[in-house]
Amino acid sequence: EYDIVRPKGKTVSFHANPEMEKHHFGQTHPMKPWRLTLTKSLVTSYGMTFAMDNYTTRTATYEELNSFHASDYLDYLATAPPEDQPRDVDNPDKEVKFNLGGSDCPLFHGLYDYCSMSAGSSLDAARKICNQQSDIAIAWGGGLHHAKRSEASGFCYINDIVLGILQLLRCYPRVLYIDIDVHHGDGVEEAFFSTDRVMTVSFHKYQPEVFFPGTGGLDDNGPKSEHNQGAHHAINVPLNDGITDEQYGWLFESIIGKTNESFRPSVIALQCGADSLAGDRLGRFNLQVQGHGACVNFCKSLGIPMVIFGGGGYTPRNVARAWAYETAIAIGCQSKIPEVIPAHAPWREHFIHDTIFPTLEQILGEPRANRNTQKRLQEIVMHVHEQLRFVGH
Ligand code: TV7
Ligand code: CA
Ligand code: ZN
Repeated sequence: EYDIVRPKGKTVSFHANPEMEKHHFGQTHPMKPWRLTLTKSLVTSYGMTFAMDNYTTRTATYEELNSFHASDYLDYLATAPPEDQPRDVDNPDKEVKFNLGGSDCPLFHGLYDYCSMSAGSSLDAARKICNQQSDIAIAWGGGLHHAKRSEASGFCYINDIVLGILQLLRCYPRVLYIDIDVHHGDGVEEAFFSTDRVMTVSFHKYQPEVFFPGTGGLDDNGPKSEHNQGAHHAINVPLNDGITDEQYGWLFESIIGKTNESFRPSVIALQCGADSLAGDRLGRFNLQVQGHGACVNFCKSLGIPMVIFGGGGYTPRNVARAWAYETAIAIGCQSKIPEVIPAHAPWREHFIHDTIFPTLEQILGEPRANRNTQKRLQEIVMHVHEQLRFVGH
């Protein structure tokens, strides 16, 4: 019966909580949770909700957050007074210890709720994949890859990806984590550094001392000791400013294709940070919606169940275009959506003079000078293929 409803198609589920989008990091802070509202509004306006299972996600419980994060950190996160309240005289050094309250990770109103909603949607998505009720589960409110066990970092407080992968590991032997955010996925890499059940692959701008977080060099491949199971199970693809769709697509397919053959993952966790797009407020690359989306399409073509997370993305109209386009790829309707924004879309003013799914000649933002030579990219692929000789199941 279900085959009649979904002929040959993949089951896609979409996990979101509209309450999450109401939180504010602060006026000038680059992270704007309402980019999720913009994304959802486009997805709805294109009629995509009819082709997916849609869930309003619950908030993750303390116990769930505690499966990765330390109790003293969570306790402080739950009770820390917001910035505009009197400072906590009993705990003068906790903010420093947990990296909370600086400009990157401010203590805003409703912070703990925001974090548990993000984690809740990622956990729900991972569980749908575990139960085999979805082939692709999407959680755009997740993807906060920098958070550590006892420390906030780079706009991230709770590492919903680590929580999601821990859930996947209960039902699947091997998880391939792929991270196309312009920043290094350091928190996820660190969490699974010593296991061979999770392979992490991050593509990012790499320029230590200048670009956050400064880790993720080509030679960072996991523990150096061969006795450690995690050896060779971290892959890093350090890039320079201005990489193009064509170069990125070639790199992505050479690296992920080969990783898939060697590691043979049972499930993929894909972080789709949209700050790798051209014209991003913090990013440095020249990727277009098509090039970013091609990564999602390639992963889908491997025919392995997949959880898709959001992540960075600081030019909200571009984030919404990319994530709506990638939702269409998951469903398999990307060629059927018209190029203009539906007239009835709320927020349409954000895209005025702009077609949403760009015609091929449309460019997001001013292109940057491309500092990636073909020779260097070939060296990177060679290095990765050498690492993969040590990986096999
Ligand atoms: C996943 N870059 C997160 C990416 C996290 C990047 C950083 C800012 C930034 C913060 C602001 C702000 C900013 C214009 C940009 C060393 C510092 C330099 C703060 C000014 N404007 C993700 C984190 C990165 C906050 N942090 O991967 C409030 O840029 O480089 C740094 C650290 C110290 C703190 N200062 C920046 O995409 C979600 N922060 C304006 C207002
Ligand atoms: Ca990355
Ligand atoms: Zn980022």
